[in-house]
Amino acid sequence: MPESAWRSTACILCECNCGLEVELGGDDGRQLVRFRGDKQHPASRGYACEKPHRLNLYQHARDRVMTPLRRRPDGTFEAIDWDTAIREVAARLAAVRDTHGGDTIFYYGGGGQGNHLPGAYATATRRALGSRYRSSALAQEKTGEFWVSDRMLGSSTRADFEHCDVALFLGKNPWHSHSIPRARVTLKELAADPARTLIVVDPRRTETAEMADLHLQVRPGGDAWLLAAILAILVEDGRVDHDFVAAHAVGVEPVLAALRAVDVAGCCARAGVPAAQVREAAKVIGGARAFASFEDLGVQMNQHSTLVSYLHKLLVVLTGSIGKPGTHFFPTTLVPLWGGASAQPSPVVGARIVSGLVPCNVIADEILTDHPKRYRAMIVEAANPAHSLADSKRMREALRALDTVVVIDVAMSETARLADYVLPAATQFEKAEATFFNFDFPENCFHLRPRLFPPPSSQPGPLPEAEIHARLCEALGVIGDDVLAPLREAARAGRAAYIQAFMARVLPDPRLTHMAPVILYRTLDLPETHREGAVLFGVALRAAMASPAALARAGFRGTPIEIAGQLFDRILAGPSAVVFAVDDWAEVLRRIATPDKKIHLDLPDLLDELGKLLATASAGPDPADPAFPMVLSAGERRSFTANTIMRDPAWRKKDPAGALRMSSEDAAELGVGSGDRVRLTTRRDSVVVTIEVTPSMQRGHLALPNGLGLTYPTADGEPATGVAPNELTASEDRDPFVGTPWHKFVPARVERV
Ligand SMILES: Nc1nc2c(c(=O)[nH]1)N[C@H]1C(S)=C(S)[C@@H](COP(=O)(O)OP(=O)(O)OC[C@H]3O[C@@H](n4cnc5c(=O)[nH]c(N)nc54)[C@H](O)[C@@H]3O)O[C@H]1N2
Ligand SMILES: Nc1nc2c(c(=O)[nH]1)N[C@H]1C(S)=C(S)[C@@H](COP(=O)(O)OP(=O)(O)OC[C@H]3O[C@@H](n4cnc5c(=O)[nH]c(N)nc54)[C@H](O)[C@@H]3O)O[C@H]1N2
Ligand code: SF4
Ligand SMILES: [Mo]
Repeated sequence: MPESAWRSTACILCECNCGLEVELGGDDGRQLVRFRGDKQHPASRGYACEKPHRLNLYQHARDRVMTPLRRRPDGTFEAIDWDTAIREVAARLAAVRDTHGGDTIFYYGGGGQGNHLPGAYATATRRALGSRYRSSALAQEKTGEFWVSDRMLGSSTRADFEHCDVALFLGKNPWHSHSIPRARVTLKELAADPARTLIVVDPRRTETAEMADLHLQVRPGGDAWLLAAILAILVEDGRVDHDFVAAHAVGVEPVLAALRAVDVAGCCARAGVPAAQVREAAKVIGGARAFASFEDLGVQMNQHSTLVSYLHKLLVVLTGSIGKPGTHFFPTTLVPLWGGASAQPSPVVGARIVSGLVPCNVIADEILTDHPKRYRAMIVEAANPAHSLADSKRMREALRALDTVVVIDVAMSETARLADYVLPAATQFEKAEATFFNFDFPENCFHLRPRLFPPPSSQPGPLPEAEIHARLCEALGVIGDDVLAPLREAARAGRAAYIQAFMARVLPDPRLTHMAPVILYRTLDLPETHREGAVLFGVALRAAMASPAALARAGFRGTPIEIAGQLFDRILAGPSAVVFAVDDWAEVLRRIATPDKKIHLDLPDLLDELGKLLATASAGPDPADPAFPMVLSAGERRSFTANTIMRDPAWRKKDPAGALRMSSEDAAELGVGSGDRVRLTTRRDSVVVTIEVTPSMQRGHLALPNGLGLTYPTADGEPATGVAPNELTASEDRDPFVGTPWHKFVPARVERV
């Protein structure tokens, strides 16, 4: 195999987007034959886990959508051509806008683990329709943390696990879920170094917990008590970094007063962790040279999730763990994915909107009502909410209640099956694609992956989302040749002339500025392999204006326009990721973005919530509902899970149907063993599932994998493999502040069948 035959791309299965090289094969050169880690990629540096090796099953999925589809009155679909599809979709959405207002057209998705350009182009379509409300998966996991961070810090932090001496993973299993670059290498280094301490808080003895120096095997849902106890011990032992707090924070007194009142023994008992172990953890964290921590779904999809995010941030700030190597930092972002709460709540339920996202758990409530401002139509792009959001039955009912549902997807997903129109997208190897998960530090990188080959040539075949949105905007009459022709002409005269024309024609006209993504796509003269990268010119311009110092250190100099041009060209030159920002630890604390540039420790509503929690500390665990005595963690990351990106069950080398994990004690009591089938019942549904008995689970705790229960065509029809976790969850089980779901705390029972 000559080296030149390897093509540069990236993995699309988790947010790390590791750089990959792929060998193409097959008669038409469209088979993804072999993958290897890309050593040129500045963040992943040759790393890849076991998951991408059979990405060919994504590219050649048997349930791929190959033509636009329209639902017939009897519920079946018929193939239609693109002109009909675009004309009808534009007309139906325009009719909803004209009758009920554009704000009743809801947008969901915009990108998944590997593809964020669709969302960037969709902003034009949304503007053209006057659509105002939107959401994505972030509003069922990260919005609590974003809200707390925004109020405390004015921004969100990430952590430097490569250089810390104490690492904490709170409700996170990075061995399987990654989320930090080269996770397994970093974890192994942490575990092997006696001078460094790895702390894991997880009810399950996960692969990561197995490597830890300290595994705090918390009772499911017990994290708020555990963190309260750790913080109280820090205060009691005099381990608060008062110099850091005095220099950078305000409002410490009410926090210290609240923590002095904590009943440590009671909290440890509630958390189900021995007090001596909690004291040990507090001592290690308080004595750390550099403390790095990461909270994830185990706490963010659980009871008290926003309170836990607050307590977790207090731990970071009170130990002075921001702004030094091995601690926390504010990354330079190309597109900020986080933000604070909007002034206006959601129109029907009045739910808090954080980072511009309506809480996923209220979407069905916003539809299934006769409220005049209920959502009437929905555009779903690169997401599968009928499967991924709480309470699938109710979500299906909500989708059916809408006037028009348009799904833009590569596959006939659970959501696409409920659409009025399905618009087939090119896969992530058939178009240029990228993500804005750029959180590296001090060198931050961005990767525009050129397409490996064009979309299938069959007519009418799939199209890149950029093309779909451009056609929709044209059909809606918001852009036309009057605007596009002069810009195309300027493009032919070179980049400088183009920029000049763009600045003169587009920027002064707000109506056109809103259409900038599709205007750039229609008029910039880019190679076919990179065309969908056009929107990045606008992104580069934003970054040039927002982060001039970090971009200058990465070698981009001049006026913002010049910097944007250089960065854009550098991104297009690829083929691997490019370092677009070089940061400096000395600058981090200057990025505290609250109005007074201080960290705000005193959040009265959350201190109040802490007070309520502490009032129950000595009461012992809540009595379980006798009908549902166990706790189900609905949706765990495992070796072969990747949300619903990989639909073919053959992808999973192990455990293709996704077993229910159960402790040895519970299995013995029930008289069942690994491989047996049991009935699992929650308040919402009842399913029969195969179990895996494992000492890694604690008594009373159950876990189902995420992303299973997908239908997939076989010789015998379209069976579903495994259990779809959200058939079992309820949308009202959610956080009181930001509406994030309690998927890791689903009351359940198990019976023999
Ligand atoms: N293989 C794989 N990797 C992925 C993904 C994937 O689908 N598959 N998805 C990606 C995405 S979208 C995300 S958001 C991340 C999520 O990454 P993680 O948050 O690591 O994912 P989970 O496995 O869902 O949950 C983490 C842990 O929470 C624990 N947990 C359950 N209940 C509790 C509790 O009460 N307290 C505490 N402290 N822990 C608890 C579980 O035992 C589990 O080990 O993973 C990303 N990476
Ligand atoms: N019970 C429970 N529910 C959960 C979780 C859990 O732990 N437990 N985890 C949650 C989390 S953290 C997340 S992030 C969400 C994820 O849920 P979603 O955000 O809904 O994402 P996916 O399930 O990955 O769906 C991605 C869709 O994009 C399609 N797709 C792939 N490539 C392309 C492309 O190039 N273009 C287009 N247009 N479409 C494409 C795929 O076919 C698929 O239908 O699930 C959440 N749901
Ligand atoms: S860590 Fe994530 S992005 Fe990297 S190879 Fe594994 S699944 Fe793909
Ligand atoms: Mo996620």
